[in-house]
Amino acid sequence: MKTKITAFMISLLVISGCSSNSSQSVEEVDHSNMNEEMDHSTMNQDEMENEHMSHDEVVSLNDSTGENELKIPSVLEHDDEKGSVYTVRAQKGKTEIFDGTETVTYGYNGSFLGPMIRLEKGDTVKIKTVNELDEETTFHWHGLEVAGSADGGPHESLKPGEEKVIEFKVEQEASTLWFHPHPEGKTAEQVYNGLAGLIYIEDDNSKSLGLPNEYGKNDIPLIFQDRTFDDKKQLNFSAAMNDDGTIGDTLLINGTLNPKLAVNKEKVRLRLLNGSNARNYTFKLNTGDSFVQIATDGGFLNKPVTLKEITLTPSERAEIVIDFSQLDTENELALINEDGSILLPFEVSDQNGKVSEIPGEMNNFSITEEEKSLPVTKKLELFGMMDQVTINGKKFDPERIDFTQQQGETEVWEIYNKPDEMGGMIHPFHIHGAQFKILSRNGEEPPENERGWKDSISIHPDETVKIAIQFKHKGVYMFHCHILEHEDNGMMGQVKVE
Ligand SMILES: [Cu+2]
Repeated sequence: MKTKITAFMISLLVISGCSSNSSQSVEEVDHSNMNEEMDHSTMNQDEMENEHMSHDEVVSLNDSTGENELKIPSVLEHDDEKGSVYTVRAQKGKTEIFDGTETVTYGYNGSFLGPMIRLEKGDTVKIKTVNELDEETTFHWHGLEVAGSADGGPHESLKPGEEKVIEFKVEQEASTLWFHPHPEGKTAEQVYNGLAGLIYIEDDNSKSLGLPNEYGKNDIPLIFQDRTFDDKKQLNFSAAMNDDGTIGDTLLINGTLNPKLAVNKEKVRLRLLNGSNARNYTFKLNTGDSFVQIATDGGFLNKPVTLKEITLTPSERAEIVIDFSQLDTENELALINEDGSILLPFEVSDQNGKVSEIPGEMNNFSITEEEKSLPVTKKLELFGMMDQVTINGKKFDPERIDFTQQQGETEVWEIYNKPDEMGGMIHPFHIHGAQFKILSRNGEEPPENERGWKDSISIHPDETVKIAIQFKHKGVYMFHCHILEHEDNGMMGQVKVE
């Protein structure tokens, strides 16, 4: 690439401290065991500063050299004729990520990552999940509105050799979801080793909008994951592991090292998934040109939103469209990160592609006056760092139900990211089993490109967000920080929907 933007370092100060809580009239976890779990007064200043030392800077990603064609996940074939029964196997294998070297990896129905599962709204789907690993795992369907028993949280653990069939009806709208393991305390390592796959939901709307929809050609999934490889080119999680989120200098997109994407001269839809354990990305084009966002985590935006950059924290998705129709082979366009590192160079062919227009109206998402006027009925406070992370002063306890909510009833949750005097860090907050609406960020309307269905939301230090959430099904669902090491360290709670 000729164009190279000067890198600047992003500093992320990670801070700890103590919290105090006033009593609230809303449902809130009691803080009686806060002191034994959260009291940092025993940690002296030197210890605190030492812990911060390694987190002041986030290592930059190496530029993609563009020497490898981007891999596109295969589409999962169904087992039956009708096309609604699938099998997903968690497996261990070896993958040639680096030429001539085999890296030990995990994958679904293969050695690394997983296939894409394409579902249709209205389908009744059966998925047989099989654990072929030599450790326990679960199959969690991130963003899918299913009963708690099918959601694959830590309670649905499968031992090695065990299998489980789940059945559900797809009732939510077209969106890009994903699946990954969720075993208690082991999620970060299993995702890091390669367990992640995509789910596309299609519906009448998505098929009638005329958006680019040729999978792998002008409708491209992009799973962004940063990794650290040891000197034998292995993924050594325990060596790379960081309690505040494992970060690597090597970017893999769909498991491809140094990827490039060949495109025709046409509009191309990119389905971005931040599948990293902890890294945030701010995606831009190297030319500074704008692109268009068409979808959030859980569905289309009402109108396309023109952006020059978009930030995705772990587990967030966005669909964007880049217009290559006026470009030619001379153009050196690339997707870059905020600090200028090259994530994905594009290679524009001299072939004209499909002519497509992005419709001005794509969806009918709305927040009703009633939803805006609902009182806050659940308050959550995210706090801490490293292995001291908590929600409402507590760490995850599989035996404890933190909240209850009625099936089909909309409630407003208020979530606060409490910093201490030294700052704080972004926590990407995710709730299982539902898509929610962002009502406000610090009392203000959310930005245009967040006015759509979400299941994960970035919450900045000292920020308060309000969301309206309704669960369509019953069961016990997790809510947690999607920095996977924070989740494993107990930054997670449970809501029981009855
Ligand atoms: Cu966190």
